Amino acid sequence: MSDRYDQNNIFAKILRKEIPSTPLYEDEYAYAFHDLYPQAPIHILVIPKGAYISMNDFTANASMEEIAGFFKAVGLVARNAGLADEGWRMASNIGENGGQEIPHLHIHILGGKKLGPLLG
Ligand code: D5M
Repeated sequence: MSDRYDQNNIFAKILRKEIPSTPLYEDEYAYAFHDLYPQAPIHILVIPKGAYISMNDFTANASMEEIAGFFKAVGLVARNAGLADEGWRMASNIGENGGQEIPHLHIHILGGKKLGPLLG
């Protein structure tokens, strides 16, 4: 995967409202929406507003304010989805070996059932 951000990736288009998504939460740092192909009863994606490819790019280049704001939003979205008490999983695929398909950083929030082992 190139280390140059692709302004035409699907999540960039979702942020620009060029393609539709189901909005669940938005602030200056983050946008959350339903995953189109849910892998669990609750499957939400949270993406930073900034143009970051993955955790590599984000942790190297985002400001502390952006990083803190983004992860505060991830936790808030999970709580708002009612997952805090029953438990949930967050995951982020990074690059080719990590199985990342869309080159804009995204955190998967998964829950609503007892999830299987992370490494099956
Ligand atoms: O995960 C990419 C995720 O993005 C995957 O779970 C499907 C989801 N997806 C793909 N297109 C859309 C649209 N248009 N809306 C919502 N969700 C979408 P990865 O970690 O890159 O493999």
